Amino acid sequence: MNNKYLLSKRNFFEKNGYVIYKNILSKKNTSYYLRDLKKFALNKNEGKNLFLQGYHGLSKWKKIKQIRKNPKIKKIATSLLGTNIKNFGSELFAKKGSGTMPVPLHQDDAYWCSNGGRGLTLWLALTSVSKKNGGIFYLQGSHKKGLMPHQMAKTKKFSQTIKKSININKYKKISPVLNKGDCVVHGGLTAHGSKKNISNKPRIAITFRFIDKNLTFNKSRLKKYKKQLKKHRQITEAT
Ligand SMILES: O=C(O)CCC(=O)C(=O)O
Repeated sequence: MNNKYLLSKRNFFEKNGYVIYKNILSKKNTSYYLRDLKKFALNKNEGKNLFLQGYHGLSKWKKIKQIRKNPKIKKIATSLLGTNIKNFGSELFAKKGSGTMPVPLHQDDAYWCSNGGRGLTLWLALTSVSKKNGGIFYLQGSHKKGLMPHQMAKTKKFSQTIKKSININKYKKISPVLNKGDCVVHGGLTAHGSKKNISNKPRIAITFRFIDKNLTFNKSRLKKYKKQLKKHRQITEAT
């Protein structure tokens, strides 16, 4: 990953709000981590199936720290955000197979409640990813709009979605095709989501979030969000 390559990727990211990097992990290492993640899921989750949609507690998986140290991941994050960055957590996003749920259209900062959304999510594919198996999609250039109004979503694990009244038709929808070990990065203000998995192939990704160390958070937004989250849990846990 030389400077010229990283700069061209940064230019693409700034213009479009997302960018793809190929071969972050080798296929062999990716398969190894996926096997280990499956073992972790079986042991740690008291019978619940982590691969049905998502799991926010991925920092409990030992290997996540190891992967985060990968020099390519560090280089990507610093080339896009600068060197003044910090770890902002990791998640598992999975769709086990046919019929697994969509993720509603949202901007991550609707969850983060920061001032300005200066952060990114590196979404690392542990399986191959396409539109058919519920791959992530982006509204190209939507990050330039700033934070759009959100409303409560009805999907389990995802409490926020962009308000239905917002006109999103002017944005082109991009669905990256990825091989296992590739990644796609999006910013805190890039609108994205994913559809149902309509194939019989699993779609599994893990994320690495980074934010600018000086990023501040909006207390009143956080308070409102937490209130909505509580209500969301009551509704979705009951369904
Ligand atoms: O993997 C997905 O379907 C959604 C991922 C997502 O929303 C995210 O990484 O912020």
